[in-house]
Amino acid sequence: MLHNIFLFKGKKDLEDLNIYCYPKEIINVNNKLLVNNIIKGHDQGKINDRKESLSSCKNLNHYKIDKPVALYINDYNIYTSCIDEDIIIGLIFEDDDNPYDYKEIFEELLYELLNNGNGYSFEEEMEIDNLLISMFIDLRRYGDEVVERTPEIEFYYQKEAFFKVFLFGIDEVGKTSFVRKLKTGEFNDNYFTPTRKFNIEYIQAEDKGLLAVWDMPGQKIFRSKWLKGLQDSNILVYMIDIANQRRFEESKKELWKILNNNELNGIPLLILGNKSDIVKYSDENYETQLQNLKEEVIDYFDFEKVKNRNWKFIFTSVKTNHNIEKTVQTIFELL
Ligand SMILES: Nc1nc2c(ncn2[C@@H]2O[C@H](COP(=O)(O)OP(=O)(O)OP(=O)(O)O)[C@@H](O)[C@H]2O)c(=O)[nH]1
Ligand SMILES: [Mg+2]
Repeated sequence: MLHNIFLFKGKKDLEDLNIYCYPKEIINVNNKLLVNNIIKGHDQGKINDRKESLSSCKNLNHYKIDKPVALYINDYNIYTSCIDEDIIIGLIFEDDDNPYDYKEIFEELLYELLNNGNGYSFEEEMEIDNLLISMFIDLRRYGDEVVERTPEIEFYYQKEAFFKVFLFGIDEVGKTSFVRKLKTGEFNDNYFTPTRKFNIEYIQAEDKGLLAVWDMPGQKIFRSKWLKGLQDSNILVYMIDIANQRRFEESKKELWKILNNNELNGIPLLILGNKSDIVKYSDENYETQLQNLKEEVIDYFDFEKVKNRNWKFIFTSVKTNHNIEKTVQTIFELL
């Protein structure tokens, strides 16, 4: 499984080298030895290979993209390609992965993104970030769907389903806490680390199948990235902080932006009203109050207007474990 992507910009002048990584900052400019070894390794591999580049540089608008080279440096299983002799893009795989399984998709993606898109300049950090995210998502999905499904286990996979769960919602509603709860059973009240990049966790739901939960960053500046992560989702899970009604309007707007995206017609939607533990109830008629609150929320968010898909709303509390198991069950019911 691919676990990181990096990009070195400015290979011609190492004093001026910039490094970008996704999702983890595992290499930085201070790692001079590693950086040098990767660059040298790539150049050496290229000479040994004596292969032509994928697209030769006849057209000025086209990047020259080298065939990828497999390297093993400092315990990293790396696959690098070079663009216009100056930029190195590297994939870091787990030890027992075979980078050559990814040869075609890696080449295709570079070609598609750089030479078939709307032009690429490598000038802005945001642009480079987006390139790395796009590649990471596509390669990861390819890994999940093609590489990991060797013929012997294909049958097993058909029985043991694999689903992509797209978990989104504005910041601080509890998405990452929920995923961590599913994964480890733990909850930490003092956890205040906003998600910055896509957090992908695999959760085995007993006999029902494997869920790949894509936990999106919810802060405003990251919301434009949701669309990049959405593709091929089997279910949308939208989380709301039920105790913070001041942000309902903002949350409603963000949800509907995604629901109005036609590509997603038919994909079921589960809405989680999280942090139910903070909602204040009077002692009597707890059930009725909960039911009333549910109706208010459904009304406020216009869930009744959700068309072309099945949807459900449930209250959860990651903190007290309220309905966490039920959430997983409901995901499978809706799928
Ligand atoms: N009381 C209570 N607090 C919760 C619950 N779930 C999460 N929290 C707290 O809410 C805060 C935000 O949680 P996160 O899981 O980081 O929120 P997030 O939605 O992933 O936020 P972004 O990554 O920025 O989008 C943390 O302090 C959690 O401890 C809950 O069910 N009840
Ligand atoms: Mg988060």
